[in-house]
Amino acid sequence: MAMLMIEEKRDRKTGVCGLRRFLRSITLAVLFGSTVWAAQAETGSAGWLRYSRITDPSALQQYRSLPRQIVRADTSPVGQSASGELARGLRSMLGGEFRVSSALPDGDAFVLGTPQELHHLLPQWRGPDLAEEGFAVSKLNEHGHRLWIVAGGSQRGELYGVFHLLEQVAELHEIAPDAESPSAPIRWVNQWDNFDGSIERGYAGRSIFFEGGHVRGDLTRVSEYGRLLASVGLNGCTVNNVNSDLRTLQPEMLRELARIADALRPWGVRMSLSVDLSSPQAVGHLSTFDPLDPQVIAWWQQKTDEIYKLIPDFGGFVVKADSEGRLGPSHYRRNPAQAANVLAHALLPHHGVVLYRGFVYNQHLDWHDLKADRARAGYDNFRALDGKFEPNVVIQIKNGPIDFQVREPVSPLFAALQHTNQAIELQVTQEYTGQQRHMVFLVPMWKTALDTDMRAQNRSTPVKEIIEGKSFHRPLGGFVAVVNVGLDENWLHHPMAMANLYGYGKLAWDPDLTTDQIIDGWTRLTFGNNPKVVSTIDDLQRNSWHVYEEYTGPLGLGTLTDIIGIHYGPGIESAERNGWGQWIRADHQGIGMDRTVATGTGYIGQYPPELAKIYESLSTCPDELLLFMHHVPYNYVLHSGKTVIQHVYDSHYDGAAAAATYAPRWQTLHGLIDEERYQRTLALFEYQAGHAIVWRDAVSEWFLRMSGIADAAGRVGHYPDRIEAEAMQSDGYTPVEVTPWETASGGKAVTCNRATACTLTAKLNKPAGIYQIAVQYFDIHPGAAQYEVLLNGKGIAHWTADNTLPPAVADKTLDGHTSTRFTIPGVKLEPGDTLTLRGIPNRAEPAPVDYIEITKQ
Ligand code: GCV
Repeated sequence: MAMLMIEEKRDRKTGVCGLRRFLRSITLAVLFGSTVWAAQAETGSAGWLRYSRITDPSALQQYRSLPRQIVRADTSPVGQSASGELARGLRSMLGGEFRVSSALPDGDAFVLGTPQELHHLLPQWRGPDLAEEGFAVSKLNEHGHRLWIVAGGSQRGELYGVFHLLEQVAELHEIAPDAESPSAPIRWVNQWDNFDGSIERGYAGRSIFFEGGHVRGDLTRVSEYGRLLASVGLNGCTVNNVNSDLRTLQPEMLRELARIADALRPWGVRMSLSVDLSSPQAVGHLSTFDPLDPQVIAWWQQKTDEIYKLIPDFGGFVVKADSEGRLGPSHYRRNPAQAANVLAHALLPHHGVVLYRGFVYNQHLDWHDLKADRARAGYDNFRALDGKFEPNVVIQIKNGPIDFQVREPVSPLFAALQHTNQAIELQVTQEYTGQQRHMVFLVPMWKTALDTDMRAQNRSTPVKEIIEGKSFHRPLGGFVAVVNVGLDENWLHHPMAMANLYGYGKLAWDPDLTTDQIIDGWTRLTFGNNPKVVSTIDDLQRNSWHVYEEYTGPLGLGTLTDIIGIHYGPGIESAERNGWGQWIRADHQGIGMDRTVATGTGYIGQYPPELAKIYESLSTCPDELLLFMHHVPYNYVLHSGKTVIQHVYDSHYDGAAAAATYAPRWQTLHGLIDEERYQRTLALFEYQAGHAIVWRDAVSEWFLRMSGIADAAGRVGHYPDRIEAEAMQSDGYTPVEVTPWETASGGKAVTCNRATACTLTAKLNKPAGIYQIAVQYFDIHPGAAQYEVLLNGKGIAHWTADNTLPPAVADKTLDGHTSTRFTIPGVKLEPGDTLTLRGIPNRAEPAPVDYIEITKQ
């Protein structure tokens, strides 16, 4: 008999059990005598800036002697943010009052300012030389008073110094004299927000900037976002989609956009805009947008001047051109340098920059042509233009040559451009890496890219050094990340995903930080300093990229997702036989893209010779990039000693098994962190465990069919604990074919196509014992079907399929995106028990079922 009754109604937006959440907020409101407390519950909206009260007496002791007075030497908006933030953070963490004044008190104080302002207040102060955005924290004894000086090379530097100091306190470190400066001047985020309020590849709700074709009236979230960005040293935000709306540069829209810049300004974050190169024609009504046409040149100059009148600290333009249907200079047989330089000239007098994206490629490649290769495009389009760009143009290059796959080599363009500013483009929004429904901590992936030694100029040149630009005598360079926060209370939906935004900022500031330093800092700030909490969360995050790679696309195959759709669940064949060029070139004999110089596309030859040599030879090419670089038979033996095909099977089983440990490991923290984020994360980990199995089975089954080679461990294709829905006794359910076939067990599911409930029944013949029952069903977007599981006629669980999946574009299909698992643990079974699944359709959701799996616990 069943030991438990599970009742869940998952919240569409949060993934948290709605009933439990409701009860909890009532309990808190009653306990604290008002509803205010419930409103202040841990939604995650503070991100890592929680400043939670330090209660440990010994930890508090070390901060007892800190001054309670904060002197603000400057009154700029950024300076005010700095002093206000310091007071807010210290008050919250240490309790008591912290006052801000503009004059030196007769007592101990923090003093904030730029060197000039500080000298004015404290003529005897001698600070270090500071980089423009750098800071120094130092102590000074003045007439028997202790002064903590936070000096910034600019007001922005001062703000960064304050955030640094607050982070030290939140992590319980001693506040010691210190000085830091950022690695590179460009430390931006891109948001792919549309004016209608949607976000391209955004997985956390609607835009914080736009709604209904306009800038939102209430920009509170925008200024909160600016604060989060500044806290990790980020200094620029491009607020609209790189697939830019043609209205962007219209005068009325610019006036609206200026309000966003106003909201970001107090945090030292400069707003920038994505612009379409056809704007002179689309907005300016010129007959052409040829970048070399004098009228077009004049139009850009006048438009840029108009922008700076409205937004004096405007950051500049981001340009996506000649890519994925966007118009560009090729329309007039001009090249990217000619186009970028026109914009650069217009921006130069205002200190603005052009970020011209290196993501230029042809999406109509001929897949029959074995020499065609999308990965070559960046180099082929930009290499010859090296040195031809103005000094305020930066080429924004995605970390890999394709498109944010779970594993790619670094783009060869980084080494090819020797005399051109560069920024690496990373992706915080997890487009190909689980869309913030899977935990995937991306810092290790980014570090792999940044640390790759390209051996440009026959010397050590890690990517991080190339993009910083200093050793190449380039004036600009740095980092851009596509972030796509949304209106979801916690910005990125999955509480763990915020580590990626934090980690991105930290790496942009200092790419030499280790993964461990970054994750440990984030965990402490986000969940507190309890050692068990810290070590558990650090461990969970640290390996999560590798785990995701294992159960999606290992050996450099790319993510193996549905690449012509929403890029979420498995969709292996979608890579092949189309113009998008993400081919894996699989046939019955072998797999992988031959990108060698000797027999393939020649892509490997785009790397500097030392690196090219490593990739060209099968004996030195690293296993994790093997199928990106080479085509090999399935029984090719890897350096690890396994065959390719066995590695594919094993890694999928290992990865799914590792994902299954997340929820139980998380459960060991129950009671040690707030209930709200605990439950939200638990629900997501349980979901991830189920979806990792969908991935595992889809990819393994597909490879089994394609290669015809059995899994040596006998797992793939053999599921003795599974009962296919179509094999159960049905009342009302009818079988349907699922496409692609590998995303349903046996390629089939069942749906209930009547208004009332349908049932599936099976007689079980399991030896007596405790079992886990998993129901694999499809949670499609329209409707909220209900399911009930009965054992010998008695209900043991029911739930509503009101999905927590990413907001897919009307995903109504049964496939690898919607396949979902509900698990009932601890069920006591006897031989001869009867199991029934009742599905109650709702609107367009026909309560689809794939299979039931009953495993011994
Ligand atoms: C904004 C990929 C994404 C697109 C994105 C594009 C880009 O193709 O799927 O959504 O467009 O990259 O980076 O421009």
